[in-house]
Amino acid sequence: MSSNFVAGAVERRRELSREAFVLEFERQKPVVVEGGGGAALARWDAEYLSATVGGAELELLEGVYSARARGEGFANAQKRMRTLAEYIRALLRGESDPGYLFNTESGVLLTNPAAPEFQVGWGRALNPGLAPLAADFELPGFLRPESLIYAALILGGPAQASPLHYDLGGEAKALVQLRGKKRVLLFPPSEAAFLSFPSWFEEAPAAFRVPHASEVDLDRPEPEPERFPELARAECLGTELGPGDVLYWPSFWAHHIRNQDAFTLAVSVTVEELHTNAMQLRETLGILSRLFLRMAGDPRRGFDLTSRAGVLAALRALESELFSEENRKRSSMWSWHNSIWHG
Ligand SMILES: O=C(O)CCC(=O)C(=O)O
Ligand SMILES: [Fe+2]
Repeated sequence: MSSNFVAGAVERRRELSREAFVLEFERQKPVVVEGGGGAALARWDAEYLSATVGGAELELLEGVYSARARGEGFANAQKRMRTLAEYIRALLRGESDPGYLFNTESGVLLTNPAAPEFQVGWGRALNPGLAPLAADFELPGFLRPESLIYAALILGGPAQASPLHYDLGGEAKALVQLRGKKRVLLFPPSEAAFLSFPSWFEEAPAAFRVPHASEVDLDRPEPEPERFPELARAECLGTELGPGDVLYWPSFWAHHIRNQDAFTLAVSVTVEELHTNAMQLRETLGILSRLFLRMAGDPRRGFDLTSRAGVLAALRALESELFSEENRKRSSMWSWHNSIWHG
């Protein structure tokens, strides 16, 4: 895994109160808090999981979350149903591509019944086969329980890594490491311009090419400098997680995470932290549309807005404008609004 971009280490704390979290980290920067995991840390090994929830049905993606799969252009991507006990056996046998228990709704073990608004998408329902695990799991103490959207198991071996991506629902994460180690790179939103995320406005995106998963493969020691020349400008924070570590990162921090061990288990806790409402979205729509109309109407740019291809090209231009040298460091709505409205 390339570490050329690591400008510093994620801060580590032995303990972190809710107050200190809000003051120093929430919506600002990642932190690792030690001593988490509670009863799950004590209990959840291969045997215990197989015995208590081994019958849980999982939907796993094979041929996607590994360097080899990427090299093959995802030619062998397929969904596979397996029980958790079968999957654990495959991992421990060292099967070459057993899939990754990650990014599947079937890994959800906890949702938030007290928050009807979060009950969409993966927040809607847990996998009933995993429900007994909820009793062993406690939320990290620095989070507000009301902000929980869902918690999901992430389990894999050293062949599995989650490629560089950001979590696109505006949610923040706490990753509770329970078994094995993970190596993590975290890039702040200001670096997104250098990370080669596919556009939202491609004509016909290829399979597994999505706007929130970067094209670069950070598992390579030198990630293709000719193809991704901007990548050398990116800076990130790095850390290694071991059992009991809880890693928090704010919304829209891109992450690349590689498992180190045969049985690497974590719980990914998704939390709401970017509140919004129809007025804020209306304001954003207004600001972006104004910028769009200004750019699209500029005859020097020559967009043909009568064709779908022309509209997509104009939208792609708008998208890159958001990451201009000037814009990419902005983090205040006030500054965005005024620079576009009055700019
Ligand atoms: O642990 C991993 O491999 C990926 C975790 C992740 O991307 C997430 O929880 O959002
Ligand atoms: Fe993620």
